[in-house]
Amino acid sequence: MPEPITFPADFLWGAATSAYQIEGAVREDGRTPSIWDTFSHTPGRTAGGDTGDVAVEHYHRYRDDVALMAELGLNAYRFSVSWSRVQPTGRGPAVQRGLDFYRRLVDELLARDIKPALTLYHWDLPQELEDAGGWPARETAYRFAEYAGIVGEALGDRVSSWITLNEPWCSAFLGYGSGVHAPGRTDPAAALHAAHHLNLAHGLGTQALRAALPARAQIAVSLNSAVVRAVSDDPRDQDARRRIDHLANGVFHGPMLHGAYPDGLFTDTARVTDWSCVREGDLAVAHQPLDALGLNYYTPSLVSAAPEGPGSRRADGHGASDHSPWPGSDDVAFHQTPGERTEMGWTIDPGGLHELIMRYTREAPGLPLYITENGAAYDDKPDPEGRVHDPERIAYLHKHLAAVRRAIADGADVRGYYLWSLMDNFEWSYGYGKRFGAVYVDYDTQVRTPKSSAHWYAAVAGAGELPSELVMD
Ligand code: PNW
Repeated sequence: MPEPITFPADFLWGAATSAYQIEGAVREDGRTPSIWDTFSHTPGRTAGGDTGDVAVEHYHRYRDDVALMAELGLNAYRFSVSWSRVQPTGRGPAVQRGLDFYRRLVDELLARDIKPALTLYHWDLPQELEDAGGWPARETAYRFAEYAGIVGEALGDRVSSWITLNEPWCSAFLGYGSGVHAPGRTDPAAALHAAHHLNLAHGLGTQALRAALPARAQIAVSLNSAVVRAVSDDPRDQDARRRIDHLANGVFHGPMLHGAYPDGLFTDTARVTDWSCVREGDLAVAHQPLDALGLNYYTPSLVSAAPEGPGSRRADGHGASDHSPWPGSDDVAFHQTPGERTEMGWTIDPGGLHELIMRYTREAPGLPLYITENGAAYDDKPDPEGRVHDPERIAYLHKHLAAVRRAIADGADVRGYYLWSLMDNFEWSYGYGKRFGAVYVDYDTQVRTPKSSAHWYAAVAGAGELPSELVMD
């Protein structure tokens, strides 16, 4: 039987970005440093010492960037707000100029019929809040709720899709566990406490948004819900799988979707923390009714029990660090999944996306799903005529969109897809070396050139269906 290729008529065809990765203008209009400014300016933290100081100057080029989105036929755009542009100290009254930027951006999008999806927190905690303890400190969750209310009040009249947190797993475990992300701490207990306070922040932030937003607004969270597989059916490998699944998925989905941490998580991590950070009532707060769930997907993980002991977990694809982002899991080994890989070294596995969508269709019945990130990094270069051919990215997008379409045919309620990323940008600790964009950016001139994948995606979005043959370039 041929695969279904036509998407629902109201499907959202979007692209995603985040504030620190694209805006630049880090010292303008009252913005203060976030943990990513501090981290990227610390020698040795990012490839080549790259920082987001200039990034792709989106703060000044947003009008042209929105025009480009319209040219590419996108009907949705996911972006994030820089907390320290809005609340420079992470607390207290808002800076109007900071909010005005996002109001102008949103108005530009609406004028072109592009639906804005606003992420409140994509990893750029105001440095002052990190100095006061950061996510391992409970107070940060209350500060997030205040910030959510401020942005909700300011933009609730024109933004209807809201996302509280982007990939809290990265904030907690790469930020405070392995230290490859800001603030670069390597304390497994702090990482677990950060995870709990991110759950609390999501709940308190959702309550603050509900109070500030009109009833029609949709509130969601974007999780990098991992697909975790075991190398064998051996009970020890299966146990490794279960434990990593809890640390990757259940630690957030449990509280947010079901109001409870997964069974076994506290015992599995008992040597790391006694979880006394969890206070009575916290889980009820984290468990807020949501209107949608955002899934970010790039590649699956493959694990086994580690007979050779600690040290064999290097192949987990989460960056180079002597510290694990998996608290209490030194006896788990990560393996490279077989198959072709992208420039990040991440294996291309569209079946994993189908699996993930079906899992959350079962775990969160009735909750509409959005793929809030999916994409690939390649070593793109303009040809002598200045064109950028990226047939690998077209193939990646085609296969993953086909997986989404298959999941819809299997009963999943997927309402939209945001490709990561609209344009090349600051890829965190990898700096500007890894290009995820559908649009190429020349970092010397800031000139934007749609790659062939951007033209391909525009045609798919325009037709609302995938070409039946994989036509590339
Ligand atoms: C996501 N990992 O990051 C982010 O949401 C984006 O900002 C980022 O640019 C994109 O994916 C590509 O990396 C991730 O180690 C970073 O598992 C690291 C991991 C996952 C996602």
